[in-house]
Amino acid sequence: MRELRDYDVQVFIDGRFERPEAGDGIPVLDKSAGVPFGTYGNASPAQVDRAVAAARRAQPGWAQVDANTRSAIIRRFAAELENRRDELLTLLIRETGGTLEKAEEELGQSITQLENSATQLTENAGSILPPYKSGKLSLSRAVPLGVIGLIVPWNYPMSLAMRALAPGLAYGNAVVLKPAELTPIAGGQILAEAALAAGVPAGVFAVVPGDGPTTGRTLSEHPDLDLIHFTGSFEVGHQIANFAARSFRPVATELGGDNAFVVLDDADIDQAASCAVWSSLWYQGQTCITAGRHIVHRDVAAAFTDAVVERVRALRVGDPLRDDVDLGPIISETQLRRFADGLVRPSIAAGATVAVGGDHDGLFYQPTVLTGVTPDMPVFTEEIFGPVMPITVVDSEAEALALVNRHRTLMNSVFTGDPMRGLAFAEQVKSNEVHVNDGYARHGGEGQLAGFTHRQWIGIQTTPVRYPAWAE
Ligand code: TXE
Repeated sequence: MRELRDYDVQVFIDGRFERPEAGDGIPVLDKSAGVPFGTYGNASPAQVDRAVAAARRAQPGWAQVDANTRSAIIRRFAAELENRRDELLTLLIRETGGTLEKAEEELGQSITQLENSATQLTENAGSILPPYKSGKLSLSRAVPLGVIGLIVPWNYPMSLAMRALAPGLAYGNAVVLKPAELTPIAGGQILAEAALAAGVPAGVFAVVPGDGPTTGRTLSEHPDLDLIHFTGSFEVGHQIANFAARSFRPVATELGGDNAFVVLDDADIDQAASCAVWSSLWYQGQTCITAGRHIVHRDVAAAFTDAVVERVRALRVGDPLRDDVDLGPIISETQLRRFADGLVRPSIAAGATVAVGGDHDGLFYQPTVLTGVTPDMPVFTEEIFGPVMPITVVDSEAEALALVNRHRTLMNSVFTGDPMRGLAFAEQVKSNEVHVNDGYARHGGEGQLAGFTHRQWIGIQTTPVRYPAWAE
């Protein structure tokens, strides 16, 4: 991998880079070394406004570009990222504190999302509807929404942006992106550079780096957006959804979840323990689908805990640019304090026991297993977003299910020796995603059409109609 250059994150509006107007020169830290390797600034409200105005002007022309040309531009966008692979992997490791494996996953997903979207946009984007009326041809077609505001967090800065950016652009929308303050290089500057080099027309894509309360809020409340797409905390998502509801604007939010990992009394304990460690500690537990609450049947609780502790004890924490490291640093002091002081410490005070871990050296937090966790403790009631595995013992499957459903979850696991039992359990979990004998799922780049277009019904009367006499 290459040595990293210093990056200068700028505001990207109407196809040109410009200086941020609301404060510049804010350091972007290498999360392991704690030293700056770039700077960014805050786009001012006036710059956000100009970015949206330029997007509004450019969008109709972009939507008119023929499908093959648009597809070729999106493919070149992917190639621009691919051409910078070595540099971008180092950048992702430095900027997010994830391992090489995590950086490869993120870059790979970003490229795949672009390629899939480039393919899908040349495929059928409509359908013929049933003949609702004789002599009339009815069809539906996908129409771009218009201008999309996109606000992204720091954990997967590039691929979470791409999840909306790739299909959004592919289907003829314009996108104004605000990356997270902690990751404005991979999540903003690089994407602007790649889009420009790929030939995305001026105005169709803008990047407005900056903080949440000013730049983010200005974008999310901008009156001229057709959709606001947000991934991040529940609190901010709630504010954005509230504002969108008051102004009748469509909103797409992906927030956190207090996910559950259930081990029933007939589970294969080795499998369950390996999966639990992976699902809980991948990227230091900082993903929205990380396994949080481990709900384990009493008959297997000791064996499961021993198997997990043994695995966790062997993990190596350090700078992920080194080969002998499994877990990198926590993204920031604020995040570390939030779970270490706000959730772990009060849970220990309330009676939880540290089976392994619990210490940290700067941002390097030792992966931690807590036992004796009861459902009223903060590590159970809140999303942890850190490398902590709380274990709660239950006496029955029904008790496990009730505890799973007590919280809002995004992704859950259930381990059992009987897949049909797992299926029956999964069917009763109130969540979009449940895995039987598997965990943390890596989604490929799907680049969905849904969400970035709306369906338009067109009816073509093919035979003359007799209207009521009073109308003729
Ligand atoms: O998120 P924020 P944070 C969860 C996780 C984590 C917590 C806090 O629980 O511990 O959120 O993380 C922008 N108007 N997730 O503080 O603040 C902000 O600049 C408009 C889950 O980093 O929500 C950034 O670009 N925008 C999540 C983005 O919102 C605002 C991944 C997310 O920041 C804003 C990350 C405002 N008022 C955290 N305030 C997941 N689902 O993967 C902030 N922002």
